[in-house]
Parts: sequence; C-alpha cells; structure tokens
Amino acid sequence: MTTESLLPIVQRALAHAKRPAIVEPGGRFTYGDLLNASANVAATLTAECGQLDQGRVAYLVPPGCIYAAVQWGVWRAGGVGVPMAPSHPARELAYILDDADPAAIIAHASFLDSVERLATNRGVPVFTAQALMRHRDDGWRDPDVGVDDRALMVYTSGTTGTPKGVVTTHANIEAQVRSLVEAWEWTEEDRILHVLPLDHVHGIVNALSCALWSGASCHVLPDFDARKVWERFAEGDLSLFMAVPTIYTKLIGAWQEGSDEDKMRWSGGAKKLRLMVSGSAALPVRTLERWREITGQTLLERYGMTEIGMALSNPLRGERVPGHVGTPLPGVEIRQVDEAGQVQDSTQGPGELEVRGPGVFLEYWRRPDETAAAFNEGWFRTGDVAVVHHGQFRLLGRASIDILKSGGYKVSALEIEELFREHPQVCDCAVVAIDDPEWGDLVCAALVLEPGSSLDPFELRRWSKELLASYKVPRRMMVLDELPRNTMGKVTKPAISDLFRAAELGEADPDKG
Ligand code: MLC
Ligand code: AMP
Repeated sequence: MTTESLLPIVQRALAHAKRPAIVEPGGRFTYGDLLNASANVAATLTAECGQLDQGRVAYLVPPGCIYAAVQWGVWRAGGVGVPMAPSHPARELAYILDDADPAAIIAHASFLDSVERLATNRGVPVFTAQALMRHRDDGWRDPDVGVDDRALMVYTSGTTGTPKGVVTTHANIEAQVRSLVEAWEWTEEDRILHVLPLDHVHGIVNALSCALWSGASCHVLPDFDARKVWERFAEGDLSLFMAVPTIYTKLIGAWQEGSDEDKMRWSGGAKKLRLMVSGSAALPVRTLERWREITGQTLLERYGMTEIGMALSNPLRGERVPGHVGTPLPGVEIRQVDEAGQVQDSTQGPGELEVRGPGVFLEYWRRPDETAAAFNEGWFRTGDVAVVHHGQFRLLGRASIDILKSGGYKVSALEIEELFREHPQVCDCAVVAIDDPEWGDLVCAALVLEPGSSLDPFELRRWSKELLASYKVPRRMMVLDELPRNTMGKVTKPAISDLFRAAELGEADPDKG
C-alpha cells in the first residue's frame, strides 16, 4: 500500500494492523481488517460513482465493524460521510437525503429495502455495505484527500425549525480528536465500551474516532441495554466508558433492580475502568453522587457541541467539580459575551459562550446566511450561557427557550410545532420542556384543536411517532382552549411549562398522551 496519500487516521492504523479495532457481539475487526474493508468500499464507490471529490455519501448502518469500514471507505474515496440513524422514520431520512443531495447511499443489508424505497424517486444509487466491503480491487490507490476537504456532515436541530447539516473537515475532526486524546490520555491499550448512536458527534468523534486514532479497541453494543452494559463492565477488561446522563440514570435504575450478587459483580467490574465520562446534557449532581456510591467512579463531565466538538472538560487528574464542566480543552479558546455580543470578563457573571479553534466546523450545508449568523468576529456563538466559579465553567442554560435536550439529543421546539400544525385537526401548538430526572428535558406539547375536533392526544402521539425521530415525540400533551400569550400576542412558553409542571404534580388533569 502506498502510504503518502493516506489520511492521518488511516495512516496511523498501519502501525496497529494486528490489534483489535472494533469488537462487536459476534464479530471483530483488526486494524488490518478495517484497512482492507475500507479500501474495498472506497475502490468500489470510486469505480461506480467516479471521483467523489467531496460528494456526499449517506449511510444507514448500525454501529459496529461495518459502520467503521463504510465511514473510512467514504473518507478514503474523498467523500463526505452523512450518517443516518437506523431508528429514524422514513420522513426524517427523506429530509436528510433531500438536503444532503448525496452522490450515493450505502445501506446495511438489513435496511436495503427501506433505503431503496427512499432512493427510487431521488435517482441516487444505493449500495449494500456488505457487498462493497467484499469487493476486491488490487489496483486501488488512495487519492489525495486534502485535510481541509469536507469529511462529515452531521444533522442537528436548530432554532430555525428544520435540521441543518453541520459540515466538518478532516482537519476539524483531527483537531477535535487530538484535543481529547491529549486531555484524557488515550493510548493503544485502551478499551472503550461504545453504546452511543453513530449519527452524532459524541459517538462518532469522542468514542469511535478517538479510539481508532489511538490504536485502541472499541467494543460496540449496537443498542443500549442497561443489563448488557453492566454485564460487560463485570468482565473487568474495559478502561473507558462515555455516555449521556440519561444512560447513567438508566444504569443506576438497572443496578438497583439487580440481585445482591449482580450488584457486587457489576460494581466490581465498573471500578476497574480508568475513566468514565458524561456529556451532551447537564449531569445532575445526584446522578454523579449515586454513580460514585455504586462504582467508586467520579464521572468526568465535559461540554461540547456538534459544531465545535468538545470545548470544556473537568480534569482527568485533579478535582472534578460536580455541576461544573471544567476548563477549555487543548486547542480550544473560549470567551463570554453579553446579550449585545460584547466580550465580557469572567467576573462579570453569566455570559454566552463563544468558541474558536481548529475543531470548529466549516459551515452549515448550503446555508451561508445561517453559517455567517452563527459567528461573531470569527467566534462560534454556542447559545449556551455559563458563569465561571473558581476558574471552572458552570452552564446555566440555553439562550433560546426553543432548544431542548432529551436523553442527550437536541430537539427543536419549532420543528415539532411546525409538524403538528400540519395535522388537519390541530389549530395551534407550542412545544416546551419540563425538567425530568431521567430525560433531562421532557418534551411537552400544548395543543389547540380546530373547533369541533375531538382528536384524542393518544391518536396524535401515534401519528407523530410515524413521522418524527422517537426522541422528538412529545411525552406529554395537553389540549388548551387557547395558548397563553403576552400583551404583544407572543406565546408565553414559561406559562405553558408551568401548566405541565402543575399537571405532573397532580394539580391539573392533562392528557399524558
Ligand atoms: C428514546 N426515547 C426517547 C429518547 N430515546 N425519548 C425521549 N428522549 C430520548 N432521547 C423513547 C423511545 O422511543 C421509547 O418510546 C422510550 O423513550 C423508551 O425507550 P428506551 O428503550 O427506554 O430508550 P432507549 O432506546 O434506551 O434510549 C435512551 C438513550 C438514547 C438514552 C440510550 O436516547 C440515546 O442513545 N441517547 C444518546 C443521544 C446522543 O448520543 N446524543 C449526543 C448528541 S452530540 P416509546 O414511546 O416507544 O416508549 C452532542 C454534543 C455533545 O450532544 O456534547 O456530546
Ligand atoms: P448538540 O447540538 O446536539 O451537539 O448538543 C450540544 C448542546 O448540548 C450544547 O449546546 C449544550 O446545550 C448541551 N450540552 C453538551 N454538554 C453539556 C453538559 N455537560 N452540560 C450541559 N449541557 C451540555
């Protein structure tokens, strides 16, 4: 293999050819296998589609060896990876395909039929991942892929209603990975248990790419199952685990239901890991404390975002302060601004965080105006408000009431409202969050129905489940005669949240659809 044109992450794998890269139930890939399989994917894609030259390639592949081969294959062919979630309904996948405008789609064999149905009217060729991996082309040579070429496009909800493609270059991803590898001292000896979805940066960058960059092994459980995670901890061979707070809450719940013997084995195994990380949403202090009681592990909380990778982290060594997200990671610059976008001193109290550095994304796909609006003099505007206490950042919340986080997934209230307004019997709708110990934000929808409609919220929930990713489907629904508004006629969302909170406390009788 000629190595001079290889992407750095691929080049590094040559040194680990015999070591395990991905281990999944029923299968494993060494780095050598990953290099071969991804070369085959790249060779066939190029043979069938021509030089990709930053063309998008969407893929619907569950986490595991095949996913890694497809992602690397797309990169090695000079394409931009567009990961899609196997759990998403057709409408969400169709939106991504229409927006990303891919040159090709790769489907795991088990999703081939549904992907072909989506691709038919769009004239996009569909390839089966397993078939691409098997193809052999001994004459294949990696083309020169520039580090500033686009590499990945991850869809994220925003304040504008429809999800946007966040485009990062190879150099951006490398910077994000190098920062975490340095801060959390990844080595080839590490073994991470991977339970996160692979259409978001937490799973793609922090867990999978850091492992593969380091020559470590990534042990994948494709679907989160709390007992299976505990059993895996109990095997005692893992060194790292990364998850969202909801996963830790679910693990604590499962531990509590275990037998005394289970609890002892599970806790004993979990104690052996060198690092457990929480992020993507606020980690409640009581979860951190309970986790420490059960496992002896003090979770390391960090803060990041799809557009920037990770920005702030508690230390690997040294005190981790509960309720705080630490200090800037290597290579990341952070500043705080006031509501007018003016830079403020960290002693001046709460301010919006702005981030600059080589990990910050390139653009929102085909949205130059929104890309420009996302920056303030070259600094990315996160929309997150924080204060600094004793040199440590503490997040206070989002600048926008319309961005929610449920189970670590970002949810746009406006996107859900727009969908509900399309229902013929819904006249108006407002989506809000209330705090929930398990999900972080619980997505709640207040609805005003068309006159005379007797639509049942259960029915509406069923309808929305067919159309929305499961984490966007409101968990609580309430029918109101009208939405509360202020004197300017603007819907007062805090008042709606209060109604749902009161209902949770049994002070009203909403329909918990
Ligand atoms: C699943 N459900 C959710 C949900 N996930 N509802 C609300 N919010 C969510 N996040 C629904 C299911 O459809 C089901 O609905 C019900 O909840 C119970 O399902 P479950 O089987 O108990 O849940 P599970 O499938 O185990 O999923 C929970 C989870 C998952 C926490 C494992 O949500 C998850 O993987 N979250 C991680 C998201 C993530 O990686 N975020 C990172 C974004 S990047 P019903 O109606 O059928 O009962 C980022 C940057 C950064 O944020 O800083 O990292
Ligand atoms: P996403 O847009 O899906 O990448 O989610 C990024 C958002 O998740 C950030 O803007 C924060 O609002 C939130 N987030 C990430 N990590 C944390 C954390 N440790 N505490 C609180 N919120 C977080």
